[in-house]
Amino acid sequence: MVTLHQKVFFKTLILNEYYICIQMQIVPVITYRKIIHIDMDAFYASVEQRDNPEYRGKPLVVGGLPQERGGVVATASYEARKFGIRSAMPSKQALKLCPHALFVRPRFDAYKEVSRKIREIFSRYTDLIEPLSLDEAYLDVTQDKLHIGSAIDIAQQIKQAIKDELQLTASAGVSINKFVAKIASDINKPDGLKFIGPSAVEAFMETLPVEKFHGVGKVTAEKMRKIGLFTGADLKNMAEDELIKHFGKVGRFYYQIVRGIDEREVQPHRETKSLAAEDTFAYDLTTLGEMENELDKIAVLVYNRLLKNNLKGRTITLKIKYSDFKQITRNKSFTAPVANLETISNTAKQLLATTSPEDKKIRLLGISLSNFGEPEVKLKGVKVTGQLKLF
Ligand code: TTP
Ligand code: MG
Ligand code: MG
Repeated sequence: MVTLHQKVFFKTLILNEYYICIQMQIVPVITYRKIIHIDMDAFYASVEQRDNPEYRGKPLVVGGLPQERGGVVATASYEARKFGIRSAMPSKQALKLCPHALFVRPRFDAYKEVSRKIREIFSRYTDLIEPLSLDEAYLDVTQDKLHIGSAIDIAQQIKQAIKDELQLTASAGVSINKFVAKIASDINKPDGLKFIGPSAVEAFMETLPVEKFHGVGKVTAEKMRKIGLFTGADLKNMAEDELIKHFGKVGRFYYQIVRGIDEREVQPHRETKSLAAEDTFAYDLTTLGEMENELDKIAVLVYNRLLKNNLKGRTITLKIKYSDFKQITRNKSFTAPVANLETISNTAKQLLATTSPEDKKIRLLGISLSNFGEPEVKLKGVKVTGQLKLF
């Protein structure tokens, strides 16, 4: 939120011992929010290396084991990433990339405990904390509880407290809005801190590749490249109605964000109501085989998001968009919460089978899980609306 305060300056002259007001100017003063995005480095793997000294300095993979069917990588230590191992990759493939990697199953209780502790550290500085997953959160420190004033100093202190108290490292992004802060936290990982100040935001957005924009997946990025949009600067050259014409509602978001405007507030009470993954295909799907294949891939994405957020859902929903843009959903609910890859993909396929799938061409498939019950962590927050200028 960029607000316009009006400051009135009086220029005075001393003339014959009288103060005479000779000029009055109204000067706009723009004030900015101070947003920090904190994200733990190689989170699950770092906790495992901390708690098991024998894993330190080694390529470590946390997730499903390579010998298990459908086992996927939740995360990999930075040592393992050198071999090309990444989150959501099948564990079998990870083993091929690095045959001497160590594989361990996740210990969610340990990660939840660390998550609780980092949130306690954040809460020393502000109540405006919006957790995005166990290992990351947005903080609005426009007005911090300790009156430190500098968002960069606060980010540094938080990183130091996490190091001293939890023997773990985090990376921080500091900027004037959520979008830029989140991208910034990734720039100097691990153990990084990146500040993108008010005057640098627009230039930063201009150099950003379109893939990095919120909501731009593989298909949209390809579509953008086809019409000559590669970076923020290209998006900035497009008129707002043109962007809306090409990309729908999100076109307006692109228009604003390339100008450094993201007014989304840090929302302390936001709960995850559903987790979804979907894919729009480059070509419409016509055979059951293709559709089932795609559902298997989408199921892995949803499954990963469940793991990441440590959630289990009781309802599985299948979304289908046909080539004529008509959309339908089908869902199934279970009595016990589900967080199992096979159940997710099999249920999605069963739901698909109920829709006479081969009668129409399909352009998009999606799977979501909902009905989570109690959220894992609740935070209380007080809305602060004041604004300060210094970072
Ligand atoms: P991330 O913050 O995305 O990744 P990370 O902390 O492992 O590594 P980075 O240093 O790049 O931030 O995710 C946090 C945790 O969530 C991660 O440690 C494991 C889990 N996770 C999954 O289970 N599946 C996934 O696909 C991803 C991306 C993360
Ligand atoms: Mg992380
Ligand atoms: Mg994260």
